[in-house]
Amino acid sequence: ERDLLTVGEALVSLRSPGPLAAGGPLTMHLAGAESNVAIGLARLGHRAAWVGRVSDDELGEFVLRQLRAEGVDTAGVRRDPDRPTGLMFLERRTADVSRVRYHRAGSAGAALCVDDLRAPLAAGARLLHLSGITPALSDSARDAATWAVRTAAESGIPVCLDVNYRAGLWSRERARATLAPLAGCASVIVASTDELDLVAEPDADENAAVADLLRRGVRAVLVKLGADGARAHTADGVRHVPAVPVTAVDTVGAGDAFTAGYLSGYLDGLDLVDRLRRAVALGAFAVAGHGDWEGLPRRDELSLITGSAAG
Ligand code: KDG
Repeated sequence: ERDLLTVGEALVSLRSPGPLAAGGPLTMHLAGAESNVAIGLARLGHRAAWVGRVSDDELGEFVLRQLRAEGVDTAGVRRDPDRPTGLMFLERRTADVSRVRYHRAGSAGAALCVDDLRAPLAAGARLLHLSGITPALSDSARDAATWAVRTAAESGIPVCLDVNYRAGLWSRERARATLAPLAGCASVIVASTDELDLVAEPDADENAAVADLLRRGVRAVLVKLGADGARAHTADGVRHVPAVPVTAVDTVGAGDAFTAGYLSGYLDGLDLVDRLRRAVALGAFAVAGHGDWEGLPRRDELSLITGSAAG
């Protein structure tokens, strides 16, 4: 059986080492929150499948080749003959500040629909992962994400929902209207502190949001705190783990790495604190290297920056 099924849009990211307006070389990479999570799990030896739509051209082929090279199962992917792969430009504006610009409206990935997900979900998995990006892409993608979360929950497949709010895609009000009802079907919610009110009442603080989510059946609420580590709230209370101190060179993909680490720990049967330790360890690998996912560890590399704790 597959360990993880994740659903989303994979993008081609074009990275510029300086201001885009000044031109210069761009390098081509695979990006996308869900494909990052799938790669994070596959690198650790889990059987991860990614589903989404890709264009039926060179860029779609690039996305699939990258995923296959990382050992991600792409059997359920549909090639869309009419629509392009979404692009993301990432410019390094200063040493610390990067800026993202999307060219993804009308993309193949955004045309995701319920029919694309029926067979992949029927094939089963130990976990379903989704981010709040997918339902923001289009009406059909929102329906597909909602259908997948509800169907998985009804068939007893635990769902991990990473809020992943993207202000460039939708307003906080629209995000809340879609994500708050969905959150009640999830077993695990991943959020940063400023995203918690998107899955609860408007203006809810952390404790109020967590209380609401646990009451609605969520088993664990994971709050990412960046350089301060992470907190996990469950019915048994709250646990905190510090971050692994590393030199951060690129924070893009850190949240996806965190989620992959937590889910890997879950699949390995680790207890809550050890899952969190693996989550912050993967986050550390992500921020210590360039790229969304390129720096993520294989299992034998986990101890490289963490001692034995996360291994
Ligand atoms: O989490 C990293 C993502 O932001 C990136 O890979 C692109 O999925 C992406 C998005 O929509 O922002």
